[in-house]
Amino acid sequence: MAEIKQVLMPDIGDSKDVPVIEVMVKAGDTVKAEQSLLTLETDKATMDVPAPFDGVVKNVSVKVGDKISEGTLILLMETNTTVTSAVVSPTTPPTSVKEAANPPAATPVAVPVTPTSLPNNLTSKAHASPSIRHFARELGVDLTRVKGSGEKGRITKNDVQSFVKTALAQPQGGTGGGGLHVSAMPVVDFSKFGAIETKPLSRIKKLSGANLHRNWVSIPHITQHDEADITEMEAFRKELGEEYTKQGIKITPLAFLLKAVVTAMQQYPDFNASLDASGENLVLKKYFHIGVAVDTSDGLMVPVLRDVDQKGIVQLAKELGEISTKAREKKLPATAMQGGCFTISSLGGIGGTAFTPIINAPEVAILGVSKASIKPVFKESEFVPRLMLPLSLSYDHRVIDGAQAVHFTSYLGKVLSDVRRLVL
Ligand code: CAO
Repeated sequence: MAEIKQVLMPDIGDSKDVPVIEVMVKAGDTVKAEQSLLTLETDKATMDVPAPFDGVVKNVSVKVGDKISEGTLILLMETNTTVTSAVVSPTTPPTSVKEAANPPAATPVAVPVTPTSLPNNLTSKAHASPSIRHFARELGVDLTRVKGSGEKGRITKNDVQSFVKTALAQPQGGTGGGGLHVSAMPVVDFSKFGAIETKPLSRIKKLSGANLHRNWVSIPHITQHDEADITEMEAFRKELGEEYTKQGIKITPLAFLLKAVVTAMQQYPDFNASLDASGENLVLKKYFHIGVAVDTSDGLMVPVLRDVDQKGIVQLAKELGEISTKAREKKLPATAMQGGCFTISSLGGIGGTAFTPIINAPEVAILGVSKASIKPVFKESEFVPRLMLPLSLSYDHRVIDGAQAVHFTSYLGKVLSDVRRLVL
């Protein structure tokens, strides 16, 4: 026969007015004996209050934030007397936190609580109640990797569920970045050390930041550094400059680099490729669209110049001027940043001697260019001053070997040092 029973707060030692920090059940829930009903938190421990028997919750009398003591009515449960008689131990009548919904025939029942220690420093084990630990164990979640959103950083059921959802949403498979186990970044209150100001990241930085992070952690990068002798190229560029400045076209070293990179990609086609979704095949492209990193006030954008193989230096310089202006004026459509095969990131107009650019996936390589400078180069038994251009080629080591990378930069150097080769 069904009977309504009261579930009361049992004796928890000296503790009185213990805050409820989580309520795991609601009216209508079917619960099993030992299933956690509430979590409480004293100064020393968090503890779960388990159900004393199987039944259906009729009414929950406590809520998060309530302070309860021994004898407080927790909830009413409808139970089958034949099942519960063995586990029920009646105690004193309830002292309800909030007036319970009329329980005339209810039999009071006190339940044992299961405590767990609170962490006493930041590095100790995760701060979670036994039921949450049990829940996490069932899902195979390592609680030390879950950030608690509850009071004092306590981990809630929601936190565990969100953690699992995020983990499942990570891309899997050959080109994905799933399965990385890294510890969380420390959360630091910088204001403890001095004055601070918080500035939100721009939309572009947020978007590109997520992609950069994924590419950085999921692609095995190597960066090959090299130098190209551009002494003659610069002399030629300056000659052209005098002619074309009148037409409003600025010819920078980048126009030559675009053309030279394409020549090297034609020589070494693996640089014009992407891994397919399985990670087992290389998709070789027969077109040559090159992305150029443009520094804008809102962050980095990478517009793509199409069919670079079919265009001359002057045309490329003109298009470069147009796309970088449009990028800085935020007038580029999303399509202008799609379809790239390879990226050039030039910091040469600013400075530096070398850097390690991050590959713009699904491309497999990116060329970083730093500032050219005059260096003494030993030629035909004497040192001669030559204009040397630093090159930094980052490549995906799953696709490109080190030797191939050096062949690529050497070839690039050869073409840049004698730009007549660009027309071969
Ligand atoms: N060595 C020496 N001088 C160089 C050079 C190099 N490698 N590259 C360019 N220069 C010179 C140019 O000739 C030009 O000189 P003058 O004004 O005397 O003619 C000057 O530097 C400025 O060039 P520029 O930057 O206007 O033009 P660009 O074609 O070299 O570059 C663009 C265009 C859009 C790529 C560039 O403006 C830019 O945004 N670069 C930053 C890219 C970036 O942030 N990459 C980092 C990605 S990782 O965070």
